[in-house]
Amino acid sequence: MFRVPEEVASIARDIKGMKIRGAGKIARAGAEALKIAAQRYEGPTDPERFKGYMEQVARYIVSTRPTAVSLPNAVAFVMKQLREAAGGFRELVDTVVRAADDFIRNSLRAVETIGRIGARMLRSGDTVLTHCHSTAALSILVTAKKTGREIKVYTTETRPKFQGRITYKQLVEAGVEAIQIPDSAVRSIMKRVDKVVVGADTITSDGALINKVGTSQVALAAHEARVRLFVAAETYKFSPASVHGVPVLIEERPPDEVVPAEWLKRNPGVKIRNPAFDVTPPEYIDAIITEVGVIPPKAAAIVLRELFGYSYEAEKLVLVAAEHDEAGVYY
Ligand code: RUB
Repeated sequence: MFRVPEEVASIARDIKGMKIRGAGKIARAGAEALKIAAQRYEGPTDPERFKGYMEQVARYIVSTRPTAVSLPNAVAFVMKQLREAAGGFRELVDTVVRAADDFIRNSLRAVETIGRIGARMLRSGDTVLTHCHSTAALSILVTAKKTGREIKVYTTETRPKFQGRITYKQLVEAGVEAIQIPDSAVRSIMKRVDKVVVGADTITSDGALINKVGTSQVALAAHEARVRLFVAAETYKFSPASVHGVPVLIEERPPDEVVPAEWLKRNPGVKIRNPAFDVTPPEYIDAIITEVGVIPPKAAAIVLRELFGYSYEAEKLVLVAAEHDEAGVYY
């Protein structure tokens, strides 16, 4: 029977239950889980058996949340090195540990670089609007402040899980002037906004952005008001599977995130939908700020070819995630 160490199961539960959330953090946690699984492996030390076990762990980790491609990309990064590694059991374990550490280190560095690049695109006096809680978008806003740019930031609440409150808190802690607004105030506030900065869960080869539900409404309001919209996205947020026409699964989360379970009990039969993400078309995006530079959304395919060479590795894993949640909606 397939077993994972409790620490790995706990990471999987935390990703599913959104204790670990945000596409970058999910990806780093996925890499960490693979590392722990390899280090704690107690089965037969035959290299092929170990590789087979790690393939199962990889599928298990990827199945936790379906939309952010950062997770299958992180897992694919580690597994590719394991698949290609020769040598005995110990060497294989070392390969997984090294690959996972490399992914985590590079990922953190990418967030920092995006902060530096993105901060240069803001000016003192700018009013910025952000949605949800994105570590990459925050890196830009906080770096702007650190480099002497006095900005003001509107943060949406981001119903139903209120991740915008985390953004608000972290901005204030960093000394950035922040103002919390309800999601429904976005269009009226947009008149006072100079730039929008949001994060990404997935970017497809045609330059579309999949991010927290509500992002596309923010983009629509920005477009209408001629406000520029920037996406902060590490390159592991780009979907190699989308090159092959594989759709992105939009996660549907439980109804009790929208209304309290108690209320649902008192009002049986109420129908609720809770899509966690939405799709912003490339036409509404001015630039994607990555760790390899600022690109127009239509250059997504080039980034994908340079980085993944149209590999099928991550696609397989994305498909596993997609099969997992039948209730979801495909983009
Ligand atoms: C979080 C979300 C974030 C992206 C990018 O959704 O949509 O904007 O994941 O975040 P959830 P980061 O709370 O459902 O995970 O820049 O931190 O990777």
